[in-house]
Amino acid sequence: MKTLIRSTLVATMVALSLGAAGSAFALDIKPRLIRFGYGLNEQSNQGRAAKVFADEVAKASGGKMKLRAIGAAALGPDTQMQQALIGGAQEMMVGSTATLVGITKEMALWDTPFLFNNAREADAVLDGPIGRKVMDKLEEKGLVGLVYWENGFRNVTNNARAVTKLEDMEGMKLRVMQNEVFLDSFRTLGANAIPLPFSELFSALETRTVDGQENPFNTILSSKFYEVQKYLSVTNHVYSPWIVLVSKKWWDGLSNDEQKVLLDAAKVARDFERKDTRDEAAKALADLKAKGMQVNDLPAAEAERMRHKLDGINKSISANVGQALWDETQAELAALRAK
Ligand code: KDG
Repeated sequence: MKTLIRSTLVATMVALSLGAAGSAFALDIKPRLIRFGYGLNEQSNQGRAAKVFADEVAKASGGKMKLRAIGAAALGPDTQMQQALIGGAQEMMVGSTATLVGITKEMALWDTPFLFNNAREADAVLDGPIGRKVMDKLEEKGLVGLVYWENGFRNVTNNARAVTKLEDMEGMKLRVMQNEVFLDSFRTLGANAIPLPFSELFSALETRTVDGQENPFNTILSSKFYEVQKYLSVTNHVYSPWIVLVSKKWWDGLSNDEQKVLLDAAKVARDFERKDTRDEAAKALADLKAKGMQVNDLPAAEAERMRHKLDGINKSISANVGQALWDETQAELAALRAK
């Protein structure tokens, strides 16, 4: 009798642990572990949103899915994590769309100088059909894009001089993200553009390997660039999104319910991240001034000169991403601006 009870118990445990395909969650004893890599530190806007994302996943899955947020490029720079996702060695990450251009050329659309005038336009295009269309191009390369988060409008810092006019960029050794559009854009503006991974940026600034860099206020603050940079010139020369990515190899093995948990949690974290980033950015300028940075606004007329100087970049971007996508984006922006 005892044997019968024991074997029935074992059979029940095995059946429960296997779960039915497509069921909410396979009733495994241990939670499904997800490594979620990111490049900034835990105290940054990116790190805070990663924690919200992890909490949301645990809550929505009843503890059956555990997302481990691993920051400060501990799993490598964006490009290395992207390859790890494609190979299935890592499950998820959040990083720059700019570092994805080598994998999916359409991501270069988001590197277009002065593309968005404000966050309203950025949210509308990124969360709308055009943002989705660009994301869908990732799948054939082994990546799944869930949502866009906000890195923000980028501004120039350096140790040589305040950038008050186009000519001030001349000859400046400026670190840029590893991306042809950023390289071409800043070379066109006269800078000596030097591509480096984010994880090497602080030491490059500290050792004067480069004069300057460009990033949103939030990153300048959270990465303590104010310790090694004197001038901050508010140029708002491009809006940078981050993108939450999943390994397609891994994603395709999830149940529909598990996929829904991740997508819904990523959206909750996105909405938190955008508000948190904007709230922090609104205060960051005062904080950076208080920490000793010399801040100046690039005059509108000089921004206009930069835009015109970069017209040729737009032509190469439209050729790269496809004229139809470029035209659709311009039309969407014109419609938003007419409202
Ligand atoms: O992992 C760091 C990336 O998120 C990157 O986007 C940060 O803007 C960045 C930069 O300048 O590399």
